[in-house]
Amino acid sequence: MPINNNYIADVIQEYGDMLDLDGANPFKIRAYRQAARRIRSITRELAEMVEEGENLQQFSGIGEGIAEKIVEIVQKGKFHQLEEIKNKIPSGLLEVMSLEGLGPERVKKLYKELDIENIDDLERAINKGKIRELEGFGKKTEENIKKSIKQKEQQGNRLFYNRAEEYTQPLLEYMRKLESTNRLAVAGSYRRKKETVGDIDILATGKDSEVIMDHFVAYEDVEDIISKGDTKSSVHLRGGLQVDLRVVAEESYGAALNYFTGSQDHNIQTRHIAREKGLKLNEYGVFRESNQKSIAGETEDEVYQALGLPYIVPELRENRGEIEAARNNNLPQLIERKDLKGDLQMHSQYSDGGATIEEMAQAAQELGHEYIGITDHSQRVTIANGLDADELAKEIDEIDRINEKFDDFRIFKSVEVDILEDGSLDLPNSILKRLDLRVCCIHYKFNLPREKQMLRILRAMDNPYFNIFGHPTAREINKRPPIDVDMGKIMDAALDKGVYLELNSSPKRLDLNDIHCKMAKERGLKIVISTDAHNPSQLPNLRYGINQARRGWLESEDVLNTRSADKLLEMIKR
Ligand code: DGT
Ligand code: CA
Ligand code: CA
Ligand code: ZN
Repeated sequence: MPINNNYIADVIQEYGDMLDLDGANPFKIRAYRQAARRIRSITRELAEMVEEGENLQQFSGIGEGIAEKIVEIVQKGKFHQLEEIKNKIPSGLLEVMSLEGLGPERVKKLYKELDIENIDDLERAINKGKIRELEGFGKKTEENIKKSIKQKEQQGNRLFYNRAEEYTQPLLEYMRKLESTNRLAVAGSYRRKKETVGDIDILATGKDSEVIMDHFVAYEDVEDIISKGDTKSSVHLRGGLQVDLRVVAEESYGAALNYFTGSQDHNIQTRHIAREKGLKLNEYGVFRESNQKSIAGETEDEVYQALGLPYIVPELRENRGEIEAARNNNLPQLIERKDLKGDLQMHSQYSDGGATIEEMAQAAQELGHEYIGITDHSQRVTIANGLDADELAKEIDEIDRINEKFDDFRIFKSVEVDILEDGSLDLPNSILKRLDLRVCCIHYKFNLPREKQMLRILRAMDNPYFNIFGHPTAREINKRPPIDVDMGKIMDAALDKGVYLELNSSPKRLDLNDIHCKMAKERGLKIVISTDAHNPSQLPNLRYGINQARRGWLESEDVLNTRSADKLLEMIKR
């Protein structure tokens, strides 16, 4: 049943983007984009509703035309109008449009005037100095496009972790249905909870590897079979994700799981330790060099034990000091989802959220939160319907009224206020001071040179109402590079001024990243883990932040919102 709402939304959105490139009616384009957003927030599976013959037009934003297309997507994975428009417009243009700073207007111009159909064409044109000559582009734009191409190349074609999860979980369920599989696990970057994954590595043990492989390649979501053998098969799933399945012997399961979980750098270190001890470590087990006798292999625990190490959780296996910490019995007690007591960034209908404050509060309580911060956007962010001081004042009053109804839950009055180019905040202190806390963020002028960007941020932090620096590098994975800053200096300043940094849990941001989290921890700077949810269905996204926090070595005490509401307010006060 793998056609889920996100898949449907992707296809609808792709169509909207194609319409845009085709110069279609703007209302039509907007309808598809809005429908895509709407579909992502629907909590019931549309595919199931289609199978049960339910009416999809019960959802606002989904009219007859889009409902018909959804039915076709559920049945065939695509719909014919999309195929038709794809014959007309080079699909490489979508990739060009995904580059930062290139909207449909500019992409159309590149296509019409320079015959640019894909990123390769674009790169060639840049190298010939052709882009800067185009009206409305210029040298600086050419420079920026070049940067985003480079960024895209470095990242390659990697899938967001949450999307990988949506493909992998149903596949695992399907594999478990087979009698002859015994053990089954995902290894690789997926098991290490990396923010993006290149491919999925599955391990299995069982009676008959041929039967297991047959079952695997027969999965309904398999688009093509790359290779099929006794011990290893590889396929592409619909949408392009590669999955490798390896069937290994029971007595090698732990060693194989360890080897294929990686990371490669971690493996190099563990093999080195094995050699020092006169052992050999590989995907089949741990062996004594002297007589080749196996001393471990069935479980990961015994593999680490044979190396004289405690078990190291997959999130830490990046060769960033975990081996040394393990040797010294000094591994961190990593934070878990249940340690978090609340969520300090989310939006309501006051700006660009999809739900009311009360709906967000209700959903948060159901997740067991003790508090939330409502952080609607400030006026500068016009596309997100940002609030001016008067509108924010109204929201403050409403939150006061809602809070009266709660005994053991609390909504913090907050805001996501823009840090303007000169380092001032986008709302006057006279209104900021009425809030419990403030999240300050950058949404414009990402490309300032380092010195100016640093001045902007440090100056903003001087404002006594600056409490949390939200999504501090402003990167968007696979899309926008981080702003150019000296993160060490920002962290030192934050410590000095009593400011906290956010780990934004949106799967597309995960900002701060794992390395930054570790940097903060080493300085004693506490982190806030927030969702930035725009509707109730995104509130569980905290777990993606937890994944990243664990990769960044954070323990419960390193994170501010593991504290009670009162304690948190006390700590946030400057
Ligand atoms: P990905 O797929 O790019 O997100 O990253 P991984 O870590 O899943 O890498 P992948 O799929 O190429 O290989 C899975 C694991 O297998 C990797 O983390 C470590 C192990 N491995 C693969 N190739 C090698 C190798 O040449 N040497 C060593 N030491 N380990 C390897
Ligand atoms: Ca992999
Ligand atoms: Ca692989
Ligand atoms: Zn934001």
